[in-house]
Amino acid sequence: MKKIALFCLVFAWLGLSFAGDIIKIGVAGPHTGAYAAFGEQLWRGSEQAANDINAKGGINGKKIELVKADDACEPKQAVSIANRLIDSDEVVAVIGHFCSSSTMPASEIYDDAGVLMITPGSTNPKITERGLVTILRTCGRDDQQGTVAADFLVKTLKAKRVAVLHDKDTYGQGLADAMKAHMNILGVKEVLYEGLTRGEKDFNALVTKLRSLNVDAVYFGGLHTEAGPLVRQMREQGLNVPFISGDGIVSEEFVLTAGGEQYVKNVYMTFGADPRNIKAGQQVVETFRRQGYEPEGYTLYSYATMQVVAEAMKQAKTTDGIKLAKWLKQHAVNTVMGVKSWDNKGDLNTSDYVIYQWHDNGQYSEL
Ligand code: ABU
Repeated sequence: MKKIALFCLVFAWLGLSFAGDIIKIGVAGPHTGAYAAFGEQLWRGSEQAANDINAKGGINGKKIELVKADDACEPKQAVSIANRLIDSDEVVAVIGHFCSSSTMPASEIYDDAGVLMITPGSTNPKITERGLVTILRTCGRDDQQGTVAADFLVKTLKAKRVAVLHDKDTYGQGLADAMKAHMNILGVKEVLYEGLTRGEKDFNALVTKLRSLNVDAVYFGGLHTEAGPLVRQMREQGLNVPFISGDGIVSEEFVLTAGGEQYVKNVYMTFGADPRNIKAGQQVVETFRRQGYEPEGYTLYSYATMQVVAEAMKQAKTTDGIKLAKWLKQHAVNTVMGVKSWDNKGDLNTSDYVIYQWHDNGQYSEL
C-alpha cells in the first residue's frame, strides 16, 4: 500500500513537473481557407522563432510549445478558437490573429482572461483603441498606411480621378476610409466609392463603370483574393491605370489570384519597410531561405512577435498577461526587425510604412 502511495506521489510530481516545464503559446490565424497564405507566414515565423528560442534553453528554462489555432479569417470561428485556446489548451499567450475582423472579437476574450495577445498583422486602428489591457501589435495601423498611400496617389502619381474600392470588411473598408480621408484633406475627392463582396470573382461590371468614369487611379482596401481578379479584369478591359492597395496583398499569392505576372504591372502597395533587409534579421532570413522558404510579408513580424513574448516572460518572470503587457509598454525589445517599443495603447511607437511596386516578374520591391 505504501509502495502504491509513493508511486502515485512520484507520478503526480513527475506529471506536474512535466507540465510545468512547458510554456504553451497559441498561434491563431487563417491556417486554412482562402487566406491561408497569411496563416503560413504567421506559423512559419512563430515556429522558427520558438525553435530558435528553445535551442537556446527556452524561456527561463521552460520549452515553448506552440498550439496552432485556425480561425479561417471568420470572426465566429475566431471567438470559438479563442475560447478553446484558453479553456482547453490553456495557453498563456497568443500570437495572432491575422484578420482584423477576427482579432477584434477574439481579443476581448483574451483580455477578459488576462492573456497576452500580440497580433503581427491586424492593422485596424480599433484593435488598440478600445482600452484593452493585454492586447498589443507588432505591425502598424491603417490610419498610418492610408496616409502614406494618399500622399503617394496625390503627390507622386498626381492622380485626380481616383476610385476608392473596398471589400466591406473591417480591415479593407477601414483602410479605404483612412486613405480617402487623407486624400480629401490633400484636395482630391474620389470619383467613386464602392464596396464589393469578399469571394466575388467577376468584377467586369465594376471595371466598365471605372472606365466610364475615366479614372486615373484605383485604390482598393482589401486582400489579394479580390485584388487579384479585380486587377486582372481591369487590364483585360484595357484599364491600365495605377492600382494601389495595402498590406493585404503582400503575398506572392497575389500574382496567382491575378492570373499571372503580366497582370501585376503598375500595382503598388503600402507595407512596412522590408523586414528582410534589416541587419538584425539576416541570419534568420538565411535560415528560412536554406529551408526553401522565402520569409515574405508577415513572416518576420511573426518571428519578432514570438521574440517579444519570450523576452517579456523572461524579464518580467511571469506569464500573467496583465503584467507582461505592462512590462512591454515600459520596455523596448530587440527583435529580428530591430528594436521595438510600445505606447500605452499597445501600438508601436514608430511606424515605417513605405510604397512598394509589383513588377511583371511577379516580385515586389520598395519604390
Ligand atoms: N493588415 C492586413 C490584413 C489583415 C487585417 O488587418 O485584417
